[in-house]
Amino acid sequence: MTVRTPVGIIGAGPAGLMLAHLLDRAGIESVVVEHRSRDYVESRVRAGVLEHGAAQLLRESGAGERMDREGLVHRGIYLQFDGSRHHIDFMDLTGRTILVYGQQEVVKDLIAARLAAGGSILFEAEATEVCGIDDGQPVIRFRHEGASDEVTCDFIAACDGSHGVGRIAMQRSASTYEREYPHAWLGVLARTPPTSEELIYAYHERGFALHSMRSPEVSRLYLQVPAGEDMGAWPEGRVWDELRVRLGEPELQTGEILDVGITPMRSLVIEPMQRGRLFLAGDAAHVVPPTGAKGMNLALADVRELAAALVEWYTSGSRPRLERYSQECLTRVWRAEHFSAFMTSLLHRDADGDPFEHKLRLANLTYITQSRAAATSLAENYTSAASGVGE
Ligand code: RFL
Ligand code: PHB
Repeated sequence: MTVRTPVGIIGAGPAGLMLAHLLDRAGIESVVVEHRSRDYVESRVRAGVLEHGAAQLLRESGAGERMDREGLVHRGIYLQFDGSRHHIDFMDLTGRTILVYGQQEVVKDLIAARLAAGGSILFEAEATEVCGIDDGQPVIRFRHEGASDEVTCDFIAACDGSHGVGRIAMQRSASTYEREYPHAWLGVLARTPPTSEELIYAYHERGFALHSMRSPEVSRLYLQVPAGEDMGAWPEGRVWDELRVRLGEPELQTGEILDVGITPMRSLVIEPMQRGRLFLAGDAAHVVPPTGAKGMNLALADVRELAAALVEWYTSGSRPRLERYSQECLTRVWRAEHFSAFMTSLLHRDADGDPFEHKLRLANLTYITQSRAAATSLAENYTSAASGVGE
């Protein structure tokens, strides 16, 4: 089978789905090829924080109705260290709030929008190769139900995450900047009411912990664990005990665990993010450690730019915006890379417990909570008040 479409999109994560949605709204057809099943992508538990600009993009594109009904508006976060908790008030410092709304809900809303618009998504179709990106006839080869098929298109958008085929095609001609961390996050989604109305980022001598949420009944909780840690080392009782201690929340109630897993942490950027008629977006082009809550927001910001550039091409035949795509994205990407690496080193305990680093970290945390300028810098970065989408 050969499918012909203007824009071939690999991946039905936030990046691929939002790109298809934005193109559709501009009257440009696309085909989305997704390796996994619909059920799998709709239940994959991941990010939870939408910046103002990302929320605005969903809203303006007509896919934000449920987000506005069910998302939780937060005006700041808590930083906790040395036994005390400090509120960083984003609203006061930047005039911005953030929205807590699960990535899987964003994915569900975008799939529903695509299907309602009569578009299709080829689920359980694994892209195996992209070709023709330099000579004008791009092709995505994929396997579906045991057969080999292809999508021929004008442009390929690789929105296929950090282990996709888009990056492989790009890597031959691009530079990769990468950092591995000695930490990982153990994440738990549990049916227990959040004990705090806002997120708590806790730096504790036993390691970092994060208290987040999905609804008034469901909490999302994370613990720093060593890179390569086995889930077997974390029976349920240990997870809850450790969360109570690190978060300073002795009242945290256990609840049915809906999802649990360990996620490695790394930073990565592919530069440039485009080659010929191939464009990378989202995690395919860059990965951040989750501490800054930036991954999904960057993915949405990339495709906002890519969609605008493609619309310009299809409506006026003008190419400059497409040519500037990578350059346009990378300034924002590197800002987020810096912030995510900064938050990670600020809040994670070193594997060897270096006492000097520990004291420096406490000094920096104290500074952020005592200086309005330092707190504003954190708030600006967290909310992307200076560089986000939807300005
Ligand atoms: P995705 O979501 O990984 O989607 C890529 C899609 O491509 C498919 N795919 C293929 N399809 C066809 N053929 C192939 N060969 C394919 N290879 C892959 C995959 O099945 C998948 O459906 O990438 P996208 O769209 O770029 O979105 C990026 C985000 O998912 C990611 O950055 C965030 O989840 C990161 N992240 C967070 N981001 C935030 O903005 N705020 C947060 O609070 C936040 N918290 C997190 C996070 C990520 C976490 N984990 C699990 C890594 C918390 C965690 C724990
Ligand atoms: C989440 O709610 O999953 C979440 C929140 C903040 C982060 C990372 C993940 O920094």
